[in-house]
Amino acid sequence: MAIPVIDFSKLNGEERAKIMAQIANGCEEWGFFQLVNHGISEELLEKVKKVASGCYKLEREEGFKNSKTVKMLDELVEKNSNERLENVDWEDVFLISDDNENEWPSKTAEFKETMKQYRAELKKLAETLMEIMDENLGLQKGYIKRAFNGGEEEQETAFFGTKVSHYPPCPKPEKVIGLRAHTDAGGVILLFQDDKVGGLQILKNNEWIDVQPLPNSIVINTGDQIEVVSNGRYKSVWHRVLAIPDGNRRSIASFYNPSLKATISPAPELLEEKVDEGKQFNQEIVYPKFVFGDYMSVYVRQKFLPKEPRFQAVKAV
Ligand SMILES: O=C(O)CCC(=O)C(=O)O
Ligand SMILES: [Fe+2]
Repeated sequence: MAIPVIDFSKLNGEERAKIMAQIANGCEEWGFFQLVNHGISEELLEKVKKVASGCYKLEREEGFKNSKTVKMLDELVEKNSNERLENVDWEDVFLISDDNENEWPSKTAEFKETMKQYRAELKKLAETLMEIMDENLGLQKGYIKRAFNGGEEEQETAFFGTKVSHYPPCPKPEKVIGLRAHTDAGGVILLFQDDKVGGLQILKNNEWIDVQPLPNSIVINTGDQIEVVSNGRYKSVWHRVLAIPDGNRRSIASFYNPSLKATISPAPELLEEKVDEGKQFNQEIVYPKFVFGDYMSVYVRQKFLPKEPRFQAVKAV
């Protein structure tokens, strides 16, 4: 089984309806799908790979090798213990955003300008995807973006972040995981994963299935806030990354999240009586209305736990 692969270049052609339906299906049935021919140039993507890998070698690898995680695994192996490492991830990761530009890696040639250009393109793609979701859900154009920007049309307060991750080769992949299973907190996530080194899996019908590497594709998934706005129609899906014995998985995840001040709730339009292609969706309100910053306070403590208690724990407004 493989997650859907969608040819995004056909969105504005004769096959628009078909592509829109494929994206609706990707959101409803999978929570994850891959875009090919998404309009981001191969040249830029090749540069992104180069600066991300170069940055790992030059600015990160040494730190990972001396990290607590590596030490803890060494100790387990030395003790010949049959335990696993819990509550840690075999991962090197840093976050870049407009807010921390002066802290971005600075020693790797062309890192900054390449990632700036990449982030600008991905942000546009995220906005296009949100409009597609608006249309597929029967919401007004711009609804999700407005909700994530605190209801403002012009002022952009939503958060667009990019996580640059590596999952270095792991000598004991049976003893530790690359990234523990979770659903993503925010809105739309756009992942540029390694061409060859897999490891990312999603939970579908109680089975973990691989997100197949497909060179230069962009993997899309939706987070908990899209689940709330869509009143459960687009569910955020559990995923994890396995540690791999050979190969250093590179993955660059960008996410369009609400502003911390934005109030998030199910879209009122989705609470009206409606039958869609024979499918009856839940019209009862099953999610609270809350401020996204309050949700994040709960999420940081409960990221790797079931998500439903998070919706119960967040302070409702
Ligand atoms: O690195 C990956 O492939 C997935 C990353 C991820 O799930 C996350 O950053 O939330
Ligand atoms: Fe994730």
